[in-house]
Amino acid sequence: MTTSPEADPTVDAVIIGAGFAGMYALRRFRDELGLDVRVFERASDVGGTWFWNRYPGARCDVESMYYSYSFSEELEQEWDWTERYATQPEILAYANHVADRFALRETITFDTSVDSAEFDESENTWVVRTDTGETVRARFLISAVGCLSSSRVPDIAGSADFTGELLHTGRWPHDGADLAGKRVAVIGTGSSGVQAIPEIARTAGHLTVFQRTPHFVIPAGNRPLAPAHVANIKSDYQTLREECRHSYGGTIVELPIGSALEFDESARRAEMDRRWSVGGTDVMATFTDTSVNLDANTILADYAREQILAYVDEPELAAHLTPRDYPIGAKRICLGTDYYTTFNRENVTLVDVRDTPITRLTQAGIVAGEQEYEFDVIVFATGYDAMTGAVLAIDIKGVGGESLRDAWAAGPRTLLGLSTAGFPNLFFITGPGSPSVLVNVIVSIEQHVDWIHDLIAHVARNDIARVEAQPQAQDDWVDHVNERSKRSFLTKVANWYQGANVPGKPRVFMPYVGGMGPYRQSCDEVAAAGYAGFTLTPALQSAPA
Ligand code: N01
Repeated sequence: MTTSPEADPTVDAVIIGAGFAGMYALRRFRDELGLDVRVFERASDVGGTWFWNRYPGARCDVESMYYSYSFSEELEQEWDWTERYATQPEILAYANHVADRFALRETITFDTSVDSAEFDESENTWVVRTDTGETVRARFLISAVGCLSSSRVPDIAGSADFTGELLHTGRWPHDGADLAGKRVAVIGTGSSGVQAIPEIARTAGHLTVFQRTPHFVIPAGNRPLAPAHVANIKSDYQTLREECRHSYGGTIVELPIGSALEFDESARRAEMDRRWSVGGTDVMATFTDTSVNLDANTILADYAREQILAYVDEPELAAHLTPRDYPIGAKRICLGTDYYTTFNRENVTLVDVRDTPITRLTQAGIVAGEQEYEFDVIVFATGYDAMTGAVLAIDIKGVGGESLRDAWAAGPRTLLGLSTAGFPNLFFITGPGSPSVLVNVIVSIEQHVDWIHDLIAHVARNDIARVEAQPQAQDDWVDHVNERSKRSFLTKVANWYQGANVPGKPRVFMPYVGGMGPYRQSCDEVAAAGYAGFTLTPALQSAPA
């Protein structure tokens, strides 16, 4: 293995990952800043999470007209989305189109994972090593590894004993899975499970759903996009994109009618009925105070619970499917199509494992409580080691050889989610401490890449060799992130935002709840103040004696 600066090829930037973040970073850094860039991607093609998540029913729950890049007017005008919420194949086709259109693939090394990255202080470069044995030095290291890319199968005893097929929604086989007529189990009822369950029920011989916590599922209201609607948006795309950039969630939502507490029951119900029938996340935006006031929250939660009772034929089954012990929105809201009514099918069974957890897998299937259930296929829809799993899978060592795993042992600490003290010239796209998973992630990605792009341009103009977050500024940002999250219901229940789904993971609320627009303003202020909170060391000063 080579380690000397003379022997290793040196580039301006290494980007890890060729999902939507890595692709856009490549486009801006290579084509606009003229940097010499290498991109390493473990998959065999572009798309990131959309490359892997090929499970039946996979689609995005941000409206497709806004879940797309805004950086190129030509791109947004030429691409036609066909449905309100795009399917995984359509999103992947879009990613491929972007890769072709901007000739991205020629700079991406596929089927290659970054194993380690070590900061060489004497050269102010990152020494990046891959699983194919390559070593590359880079001035800047950009983590574009994604927030929901490290899929997680829970440690269940006996998993190796099962003789049938084990699948995870986030690692679905590329040539599909043959579920026709088979006895299939799905473990997990989060966003992935909610989308997969109705589709699997249509083909499986029998589907058994293992549910630990019921989620609130709002009807997606998916539909083909009317050409007139698309034309309308495209005629004013720039204004709408700008609105997204400065909004709370990075997308266009119908405005709330006001506080849930200021309307009488019939006015509230009329509005909830209307929004429920249209479907989509606008339901969550019906009132201004659903996410901050428990009484207001209960009004919407009760309404959603009533709907479940109406969808499900058997009241006892409906009771099991109904969330009762946390506020609506405290676990990520799911958008579903035919979710609850799927449980009325004769070939679908719900097993509520809240009080009788899954204890082991056997040769034949799953044991929960006293009972063994037999299957041909078990589908884990059990989620991800979110936000930190993929980046901490890489052995990253910063100043003084400190490992990122140690630095974040008590939870991730960043300045603006972009950078962490002690790891110069390393930037995270949609890192912990930024809005990331709480907003339209493409808007988040573009904002981060644009900000890093401007910083690199500034660095080049001023002959700066090293950029790093100051510990005090980082502490202040972490305090601010924590302070904001305290007020949110998202911290009141076990969820993956706090790492609660991974045994041993520190319970720290990771994303920033302050919203896309205000967050963007914070980043802009830091840049306008000459990158306040970052230490920028000129090349001469940092040169070895
Ligand atoms: O994962 P999850 P996901 N025994 O962690 C259950 C995004 N996404 O892949 O709630 C039994 O939400 C677990 O139960 P509990 C989106 O941001 C977006 O569904 O911990 N059950 C839960 O039900 C989303 O939030 C889209 O009690 C076990 C489920 O597995 C994020 O990805 C689509 C268990 C995991 O749910 C993750 O969603 C898909 C066990 N031992 C994903 N272990 C769209 O855009 C775990 N569970 C639409």
